[in-house]
Order: sequence, then structure tokens, then C-alpha cells
Amino acid sequence: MTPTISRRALLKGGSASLLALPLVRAHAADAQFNFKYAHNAPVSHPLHIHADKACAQIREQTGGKVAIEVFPNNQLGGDTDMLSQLRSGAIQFQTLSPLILSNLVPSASMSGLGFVFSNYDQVWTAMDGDLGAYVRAQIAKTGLVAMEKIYDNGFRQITTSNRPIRTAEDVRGLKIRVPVSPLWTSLFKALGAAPAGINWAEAYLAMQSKVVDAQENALGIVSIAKLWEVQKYCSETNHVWDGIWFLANGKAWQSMPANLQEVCARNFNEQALAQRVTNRRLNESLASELQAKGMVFNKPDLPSFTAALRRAGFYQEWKQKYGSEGWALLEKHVGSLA
Ligand code: X2X
Repeated sequence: MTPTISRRALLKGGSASLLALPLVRAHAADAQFNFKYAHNAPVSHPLHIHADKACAQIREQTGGKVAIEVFPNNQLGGDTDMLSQLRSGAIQFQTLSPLILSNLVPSASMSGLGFVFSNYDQVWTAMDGDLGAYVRAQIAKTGLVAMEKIYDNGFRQITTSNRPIRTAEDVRGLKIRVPVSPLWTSLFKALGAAPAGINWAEAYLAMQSKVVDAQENALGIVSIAKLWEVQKYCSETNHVWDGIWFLANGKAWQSMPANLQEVCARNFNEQALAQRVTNRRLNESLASELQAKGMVFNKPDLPSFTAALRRAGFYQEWKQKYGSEGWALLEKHVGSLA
């Protein structure tokens, strides 16, 4: 969008437009589309590395027409703030957990229901297949565009500062930080914990200041964020698989002609496939490194968790919320749940 500002518009706009003009010009000098992309991950996380590469390739392959500036590490605010900015058009791209996106698109959290996916084959078959397509269609109804291939955050593990989690009983009363998401809160409430919904941007401080005693994340994040400084135990629950949708503001996306949309989508999707490989390798390689930093690992009794969730009516509750169409798609991939 090369800004063509007429003399009349300038005069009408008065001094504010005159002041803004040099900035706009400088920024748009070599690009038709100047976009902002923001996310929560540190720069050494595979999400940033691959998404940043996609943006660089897009710039190159469009001959500089599409310039996407990347704002990593919550520079523009926490996840829920960035989601508001994405919706208003203040930023044009965001990468975000489906569970946090569910604040806007309820069915997006289906892929993150507790203890449903048991391996990556199941995950990618569902998310690259009909379950992913169903969720993307719901996302589209809100005016956002989700790229076809979802990125990987990983299978999540519980860390605590005060006790190992051996069975579901050990989660009772646990003050645990969870991302801001109705599903995440519901999952840990159903297990009898005291979950606090806190954006990742504030999570480390919440652990350090003992507002919470626990959190749950894939090991890549645990390691990159140096959580061993504030957490002692890591219990390998694998309770939730978490992905990362690459989202665009619909108006910004549609402002591009089809050929430029194609270059963007192709690069975001190609890098998603590459990121899945890098990220999985990272998550699977970290246990010994984290042990060397002093964290104590254990493998909990997983059936005790699913039994507790069934008893609490957790799956029945979410089946009602998601509705039969979405639920049938999920069960098709993971088997009967409720
Ligand atoms: O907020 C989190 O815990 C994180 C970093 O895993 C997400 O992006 C959901």
C-alpha cells in the first residue's frame, strides 16, 4: 500500500498529517505492504527462527514488495494484548496457541483438550486433515486468516517448585500458572488445582515471586526461559499437545493480490513443516540438559489423570461446549473420550 496522500487531504488533515508524512514515506519507501508480525517466543525458540526465516524469504521472493517486521518475545504485549491488536489491525500477523485463540474462537481449543493426543502421528493427521480444516473455518468467521500448516509448541509437562507430581492427587490444591484460556483453567480446576491464567510475558515473575508454585509447558520453553532457576521438579505428564497457528488480520491479508498471498502462505507453511522437525528434536533432547541444571524428572501415573477428569465430568462438559460436529472429528482421530 504505497501511501498516496493528496494535497487536499493533507490540508484537510492539518498538522497531524504533515507530521506523520515523513515517517510513513520512509517506512514504505521500498515496499508496497509493510506488515507487523508479533509473537511471544524468545528469539532462540524454533518458532521465531523459522517464522523469521519465512518473513525474510517472503521479502526476497516478492522483490521487496512485502516487508514483514518481526516483533518477538512479547515486545508488543502479552498474547491476549497481541490478539486484540491483530483483530484491530494494529498488527497484521501473530502466532498464537489455539488454546489462547479459543478466547475468540471456542472450538480452536479442541486440539488442546487434556490427554487426547498420544503421539505426533495422530496430531499431524488431525491438524493437517479435517480437524484442522474445521477449526480454520471457524477462525475465518471471525475475520482472521489461519495459515494451513500449524506450527508446533509441543507436548506439555508440569513443573513445580515444591513437589513432584506422581498422580492426579498431587495436583490437588496446586497453585499453577496456565495460559489465559478457558480450557486450560477448566482442565486444572477439574483436577482440583488452583490455576491462575497469566500471559507468558508475566509467567516467570509469577513463579519467581511465588504467586504460583507451578507451570506447565513443553521442554523447549522450560529450557529457553531458564525455568530451572524457579522450578525444581518436572513431571512428564504430556497432558496437552499445543500448536501455534500463524494468523493474519483478514483485511490486511485481502489487501494483497493473490500472487503475493500465495508467496506468503507458501513460505509460512513450508517453514511450519521445517519448524515441526526442529522443535520436536529440541523438546526430545532436553531432559538430560535440564537434569544437569538441577531439575528432578519423573514419569507420573497417567491413567490416574484421565480417571480424575472423567469423574469430574470434564470431557462431557467440553463435548457439550464444542458441539457434536467438532467432537466427532476429534474422536475420529483420538478414539472415544466421553
Ligand atoms: O504461554 C505459554 O505457556 C506458551 C509459551 O507455551 C504459549 O505460547 C501457549
